Amino acid sequence: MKLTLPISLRTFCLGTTLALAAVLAGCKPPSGDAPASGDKAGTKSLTVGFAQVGAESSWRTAETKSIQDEAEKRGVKLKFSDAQGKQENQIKAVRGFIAQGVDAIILAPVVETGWEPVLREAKQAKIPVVLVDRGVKVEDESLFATLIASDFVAEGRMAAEWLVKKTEGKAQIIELQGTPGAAPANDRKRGFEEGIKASPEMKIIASQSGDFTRTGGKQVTEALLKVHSGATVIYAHNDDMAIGAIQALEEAGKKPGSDVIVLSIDGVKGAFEAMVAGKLNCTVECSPLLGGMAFDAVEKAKAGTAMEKKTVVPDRVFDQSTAKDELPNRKY
Ligand code: GYE
Repeated sequence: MKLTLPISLRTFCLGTTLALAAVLAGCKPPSGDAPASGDKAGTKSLTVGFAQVGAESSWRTAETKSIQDEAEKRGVKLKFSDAQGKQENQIKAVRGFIAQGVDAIILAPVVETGWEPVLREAKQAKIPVVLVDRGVKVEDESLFATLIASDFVAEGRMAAEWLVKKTEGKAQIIELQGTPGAAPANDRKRGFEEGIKASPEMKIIASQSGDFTRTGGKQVTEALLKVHSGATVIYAHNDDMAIGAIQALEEAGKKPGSDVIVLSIDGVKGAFEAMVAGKLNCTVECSPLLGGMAFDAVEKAKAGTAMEKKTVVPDRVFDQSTAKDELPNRKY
């Protein structure tokens, strides 16, 4: 059966087809000065490479999420690389980003030294590098656009000041260091040592790396407690190691939080829960929510807008007296 459409409907269909064709034609960029695909309103959206350390701690996964979420929010194409804690992998990732011609690179450097060659390559390729959360030691500061991080020396000092008050200047301390050579490990050690210097009866009786991980913190504590059973304090460079240490203390028949004071840095949710449970005594906050600031810096670097060489993210100290009220506010 032949289907005949009434005139009015035929006109409507034709009109719709034409309108659709017009819309589609409008979507196609005119030849000649056509902007690249994926453009928004003719502005090329940015492609950014993010060279991350790994996923060693809850802090780290919160930082990754912050950067990924922010990229999505801004319509930035993010290329993500997890270096599994190895600088050589990170260097390879940065080289890969340069070869792909990304618009900018966000780098959370695992250690402080050894970055000159690859940063020089990025500079030669005119690709700005924004450092997040950890700094680098380079002679030529023009090798990176800016650094967005906490003041780790101040964090170590704040932890020490809290401890001096809590112990009235008497303590036998086991220190759990972060990854060897990492800025937060170096600086949190230095700041803490500065903070206890004026108290002769506060002593670091053992200091070893737990690599910023929960298992590392647990294993090192287990081993050190066997030799230093008289330890009265565990100072961990991050919350994950402190949580590992808490498990080791409990397995050794000690009560973390009372028999042995435990304090750390980061301020992750797990640390607040451990404080509410009375097992962790204090944590110094260090915000991993750096996505917004990182992409603001990327945009400024691309626009050639001047910016500070370093933006310091402010931190606060929390202990068991404030943990319960603060817990519902924690975002990471
Ligand atoms: O404290 C720790 C992480 O670089 C500030 O790295 C960061 C540190 C953080 O693995 O938990």
